[in-house]
Amino acid sequence: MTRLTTDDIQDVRFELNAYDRHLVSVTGQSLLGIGASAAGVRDVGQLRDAAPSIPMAVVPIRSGLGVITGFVETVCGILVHMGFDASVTVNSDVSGFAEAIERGAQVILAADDDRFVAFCPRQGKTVDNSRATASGFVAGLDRMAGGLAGKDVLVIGCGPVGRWAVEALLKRKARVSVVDQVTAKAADLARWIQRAYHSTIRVASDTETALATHQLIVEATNAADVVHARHVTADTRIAAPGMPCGVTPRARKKLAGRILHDPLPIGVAAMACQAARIIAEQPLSSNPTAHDGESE
Ligand code: 2YC
Repeated sequence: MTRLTTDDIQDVRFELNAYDRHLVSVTGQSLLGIGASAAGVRDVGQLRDAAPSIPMAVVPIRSGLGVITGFVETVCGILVHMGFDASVTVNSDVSGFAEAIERGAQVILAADDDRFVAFCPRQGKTVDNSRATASGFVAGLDRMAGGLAGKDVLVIGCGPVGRWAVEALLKRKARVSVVDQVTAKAADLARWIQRAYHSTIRVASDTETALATHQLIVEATNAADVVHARHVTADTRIAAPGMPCGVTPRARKKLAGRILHDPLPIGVAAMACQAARIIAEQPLSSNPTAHDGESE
């Protein structure tokens, strides 16, 4: 998993209105719409109406390599942009989680060096960023392609996001091929998919051949120069969750808007919509105001 840098995210929260307009021009949907589609929420209007009454907290985590300047503020900015009642806790780590619960947060988002997770404490559920990011970018590709059912889609990169992208694509009835610079990883994924979903996906022999025969692509590697201008045709559409972007600047110019890429927004939007769905579908715990061991 690639660790974001402050440079990757420093402008994101200030440019969300422009990014929303870009998403509408590329997919016909805003960040909320893509997040809702990723989470299987059909009524976006109902989600928009419910968002202001869903308190969310983003907790800084100092473990391991420590905080990334701007990370929790950017996550919070995306949630507020979508209409959720979100804020960053004053405290970090355990104190931050306690503060979030005591302030009544129904969703708590936090990331250490290994995982970025949204917690729904009252429902006892979690939403993982890798899976949400994959479903968000596949939802966007679906809109760019005018539907994925029966269409050939290539997933480049068999890490966490690539693996979950295969699941999201199979749910949308796409015909999936996977390729990884480590062929064994692609073969392992194909075996896992066969066992877990009784579905068959194809393992491409190498990226160059695979790119020559696919127009719908999910680029989920942590490399920079995977898709080049020579691979881009008028029918090419790319969802590129990988960080750094695996599509070269010349390829992105040639795609002229038929590409989705960002360091956080689509993944956070999908996490928030999935969490909102969990809350809507599972009633609150029996006594949500109870504070066990609270000092009298
Ligand atoms: O600021 C903080 O609270 C840090 N503990 C956040 C560390 C995030 C590390 N993970 C990443 O940079 C990204 C995730 C956003 C998704 C994959 N890698």
